[in-house]
Amino acid sequence: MSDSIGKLLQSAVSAITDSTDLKELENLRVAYLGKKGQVTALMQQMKGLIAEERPKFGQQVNDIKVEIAATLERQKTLLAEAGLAARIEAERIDVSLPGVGVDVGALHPVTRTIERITALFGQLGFEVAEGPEIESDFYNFEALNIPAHHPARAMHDTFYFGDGTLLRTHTSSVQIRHMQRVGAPCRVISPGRVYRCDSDQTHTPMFHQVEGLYIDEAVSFSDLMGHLETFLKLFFDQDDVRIRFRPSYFPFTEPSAEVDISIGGGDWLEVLGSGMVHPNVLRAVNVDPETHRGYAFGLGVERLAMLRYGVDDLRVFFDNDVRFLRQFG
Ligand code: 2NM
Repeated sequence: MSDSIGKLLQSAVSAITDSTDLKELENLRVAYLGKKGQVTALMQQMKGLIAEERPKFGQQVNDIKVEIAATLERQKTLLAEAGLAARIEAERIDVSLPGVGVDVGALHPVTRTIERITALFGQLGFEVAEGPEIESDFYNFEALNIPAHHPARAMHDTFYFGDGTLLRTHTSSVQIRHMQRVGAPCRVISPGRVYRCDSDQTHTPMFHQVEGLYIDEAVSFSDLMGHLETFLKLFFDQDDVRIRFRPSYFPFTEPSAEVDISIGGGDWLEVLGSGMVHPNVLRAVNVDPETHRGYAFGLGVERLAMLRYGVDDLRVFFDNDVRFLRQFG
């Protein structure tokens, strides 16, 4: 083989085997075997040779052309395999890794309790009303027959803003607004936040209440007793619930009674306050106490939630420790 042919083969083979990607390889194919490539150019040198030398020269050029083509083909296969191997390596997933979980949210036990209470009273025909948490003296006290020097109005019970407004201490204020708006008859419950200046194991400065009100021409104390008994049995989801009405006093009801329950023969526990709406309250909202009467009640949501879920410290409802909250999925 002539020197120049041998050198060309050598340089071609080493360039091809050094190439690292398919594009570079294609450029090399064009550079050696293309129409204007180096091997093609050698072929054209044949014309200048004497007749006896042509066959040998032609044979040698053809041999290296075949060899270069074969080298290109091998390198192409090699690069394709390396590319695939690299891709597999890059895309490898470790199927033994733990999965990425999604935390599922849940309603707060206080929210769940409010929803349970409103659903049960909904079945008894009660609608839901809401109102402002910042109230006036009129809606929180005056209209509820709570006189000017009543202890409930004292600074140590009520949060005052100093401009005549205050944080409502009960949601009865919502019922006053409701009676003013729709008049009688009405059947309404008002769930919501209330505020009292009080804090210990059984009191937080903010808690939730549901108050109920039923006004019509002939609502009686026995309606109150029957409805509350039905509600409490459904709420605690068992028949073994005993209910006791104990005489009490509230400025906005007369007569008034506190309601105790005993579940499964357990101790008596106070769960709510109730009574027949005081005539002064009806007058304050322009309902005639001669033609209409009504019952009302108020209950603490956290207190009912504690009894239903067996929680003994009210404050855990407001710590928002997820380990506690998770138990109410
Ligand atoms: C209670 C106990 C007794 C009550 C009264 C009223 C209203 F607005 F009709 F006068 N709403 N809720 C009431 C009655 C609340 O809570 C212990």
